[in-house]
Amino acid sequence: MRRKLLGTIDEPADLRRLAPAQLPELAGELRAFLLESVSRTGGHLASNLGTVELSIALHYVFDTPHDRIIWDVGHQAYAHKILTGRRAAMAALRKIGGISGFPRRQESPYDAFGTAHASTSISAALGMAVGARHAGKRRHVAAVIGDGALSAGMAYEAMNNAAQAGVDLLVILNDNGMSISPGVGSLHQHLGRIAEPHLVRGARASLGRSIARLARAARAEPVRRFLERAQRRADESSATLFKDLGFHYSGPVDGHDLDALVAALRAAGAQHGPQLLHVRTVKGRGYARAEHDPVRYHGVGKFDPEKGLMAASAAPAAAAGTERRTFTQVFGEWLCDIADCDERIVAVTPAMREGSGLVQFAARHPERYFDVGIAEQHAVTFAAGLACEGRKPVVAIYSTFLQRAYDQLIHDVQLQNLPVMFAIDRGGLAGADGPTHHGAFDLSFLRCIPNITVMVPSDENECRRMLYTGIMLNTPCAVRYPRGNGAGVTVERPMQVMRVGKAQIRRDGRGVAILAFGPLLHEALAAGERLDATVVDMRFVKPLDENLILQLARTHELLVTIEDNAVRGGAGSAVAEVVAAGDLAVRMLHLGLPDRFIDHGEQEQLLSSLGLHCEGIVAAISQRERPSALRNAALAYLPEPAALH
Ligand SMILES: Cc1ncc(C[n+]2csc(CCOP(=O)(O)OP(=O)(O)O)c2C)c(N)n1
Repeated sequence: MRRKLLGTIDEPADLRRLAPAQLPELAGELRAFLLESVSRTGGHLASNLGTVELSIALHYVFDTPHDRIIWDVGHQAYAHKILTGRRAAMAALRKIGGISGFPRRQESPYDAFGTAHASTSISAALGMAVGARHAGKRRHVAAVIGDGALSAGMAYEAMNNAAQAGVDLLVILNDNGMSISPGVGSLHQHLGRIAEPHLVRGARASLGRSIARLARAARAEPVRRFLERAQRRADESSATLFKDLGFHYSGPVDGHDLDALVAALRAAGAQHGPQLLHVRTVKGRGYARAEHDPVRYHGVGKFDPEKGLMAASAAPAAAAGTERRTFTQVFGEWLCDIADCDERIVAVTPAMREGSGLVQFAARHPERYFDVGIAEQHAVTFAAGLACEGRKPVVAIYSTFLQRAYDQLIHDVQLQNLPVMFAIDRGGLAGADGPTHHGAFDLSFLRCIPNITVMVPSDENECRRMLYTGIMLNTPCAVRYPRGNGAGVTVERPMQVMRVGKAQIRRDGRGVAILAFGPLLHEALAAGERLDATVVDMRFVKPLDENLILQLARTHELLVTIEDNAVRGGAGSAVAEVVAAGDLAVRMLHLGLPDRFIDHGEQEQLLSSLGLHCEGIVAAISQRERPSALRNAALAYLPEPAALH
């Protein structure tokens, strides 16, 4: 691959030594590198192909890392990583020990702010701009935010605050018309109107370009100022939303035209006060398959760029029947089935149609499907409102993004005891996306709220039964399941209600009882075989099967709890509370996620590195049981101490 220019760029200072005319060539090399690199590692592709020129222009114009660039979500920051000394490190992107798929302050001084959850960039940038002023430092601060991320309330909270803060702040709106799925809502339409290739707008755009060119060429200061003012008026008249929020709007600029981008960034950087530069880009730019189908190419596994991604029908585990299905698929199928039986069922997603398994439901019941944009707080309260009118809302949401809507969960749903169901996907370790995406805390933060029923299926069939049980409850409930395949059990089509709060003994043993919450049951069962331990599928985190816990505490010497949630405050802590309340003295061991953020990597690798696999469980129990014997035992594995409590 040709890397004549890219090979010379080890930091942005190298980039700034290039002539403007060389930048398009660099962009070509960078795009080719990106495609090849992501096709080898997997990761976010389409968004990154769209920000190649913008990344180059930003580092060309601004004095990074002194000047700050904050990438919203940060899934589109690969070109930025490559230009800031991490070209070689891209080979280990998102792997254990490798670089993160998102900006991280610990990873590079060029990563001004850690991101991955959407819509934080303007707040962070404003904080930096105000903080720098307080510290007496002069620097440019730029937030790059996509039109999808701009759908979240937090972005407006920040903009609302920006004008009165009285600092220089640049917001770059990277508008490609897409979130992961196509953009939704009035804002999406507003942006579309601004960039509409309408006759009048077309004429204004070309006039605008001529004015900009003249302005650049004009030497006489008064002429220059007059022309700039004229251009500003033309721009502002079409973007009233941003103007009314106190921003000076400029654009739209072609985000793949390096000359235009560099000029626009220089102009915006020279202005005072809050600036919004509207940049139009094409998601997947330069790779026809991704341009054509940016939804599929948003996030990819390894693939051959010559052949593209496998056709959906050829993908493994996609079909029904006995093949292994993901929990997400089980949820999506169940939702369609239950919606066929009950017309009150409605589904709400905060911009995660594909990831949450809602594609089929959205096509089958468009009038009962609500993609509310990246707006988790709104999604939850909107669902509460739907429930007030007798609908049966199912909020399909990733565990990590539900964190955003915690007050809405408590204040709007649980306190009013409204029958909203939460289908919580990506509970536990999410894998390559890392600590920002692990669902490590949901059991802790859910179980302390009154009124909610919290279920953790250990396999696909239990998942379907729990979803059905939850929807029949008519009170708030959550079914929480992990990313990826279930255990491979057959999913029974007829729907059955489970007894709420009833656990199931899966293996009778002696001495040790392992109480498993969720899919780690299967590792617990394997460990139970090795140790002749009792193994229980706890099924419910709330309400707990208290009678069974007390009975096990009386008949066993050691109770071991295991969960893919933080040990602190998790399901195991709930078991300990029951034992304490029962005034029983039984030894306990809590296995789960340790009290630190878990890095990115393959799900399986991460779980075993934390001792949450059969060997780890056996080792942890043996260590607790017979500490001296352990020193001599030929145990292959010792979990890290942090996982044990
Ligand atoms: C709070 C939150 N909700 C959902 C997501 C999942 N997510 C990641 S990227 C993305 C789409 C972002 O769209 P946009 O900002 O327009 O960027 P693009 O991919 O189009 O470049 C979504 C919904 C997230 N990262 N954070």
